[in-house]
Amino acid sequence: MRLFDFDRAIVREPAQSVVNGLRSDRDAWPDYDGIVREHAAYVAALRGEGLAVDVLPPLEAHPDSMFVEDPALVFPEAAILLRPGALSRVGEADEMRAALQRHFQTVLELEGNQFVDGGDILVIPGAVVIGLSARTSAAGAEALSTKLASLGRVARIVPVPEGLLHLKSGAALLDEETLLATARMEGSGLFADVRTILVPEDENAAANALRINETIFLGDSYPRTADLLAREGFHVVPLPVWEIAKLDAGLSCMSLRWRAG
Ligand code: CIR
Repeated sequence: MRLFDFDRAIVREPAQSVVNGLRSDRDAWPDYDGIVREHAAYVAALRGEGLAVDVLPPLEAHPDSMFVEDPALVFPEAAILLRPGALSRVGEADEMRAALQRHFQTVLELEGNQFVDGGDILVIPGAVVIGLSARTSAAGAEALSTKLASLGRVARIVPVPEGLLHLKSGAALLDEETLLATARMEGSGLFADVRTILVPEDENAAANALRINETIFLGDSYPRTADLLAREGFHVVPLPVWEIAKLDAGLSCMSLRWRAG
């Protein structure tokens, strides 16, 4: 089974409060209807890849709760409930517990003052890379490493290059030998041992791509990256991300994905 072979996903419908979600550009006002449309296209795309998608109801009290990647980490054998590092998002973990318990026999949990956002975790062959960021603390990363070890998985803790919200804001797995990354991520040397395709400088946000089965999903605002990947032989499908990008979000953050069968 390859790391991007998936047949299940959990997503959460956007709440109306999503327009008040966290973002670095306070002047960028996302449009609720636009976000709903982008989310619907995303869910349809996952279903189109054959995934059974569990759609959780919106949570008005948590504006960023549609970004389900951050409060949990899932593998075929188990799930881990994380603790998102932004104050307004900590409560999302509690809201995710029941869904994980529905799908997984083993659900581990981070405790106390340990913070990890799922967006800071990139699973590559042989390692679970955990990025230290404004959202993921060293104590959180260490605690998560211990949980991962109990599942027989090896963690590698790295600093997230400056200017990125999450590790996966700057890198995505394209296949088991290749990453897509921003020049700054590549320049950090964090993945020096992995073949890396660079996104063009003016399309940095394209690096939050999402490989599912035979398809690379890519934001539809990044035509040069799409051409580049197509020339490399990848099957690229663009998805609309204009509104969610205003919330510093990309394609990986809207689902938890795993292979159950
Ligand atoms: C946040 O700042 O937490 C949200 N507005 C965006 C989260 C994006 N999450 C992700 O890429 N994993």
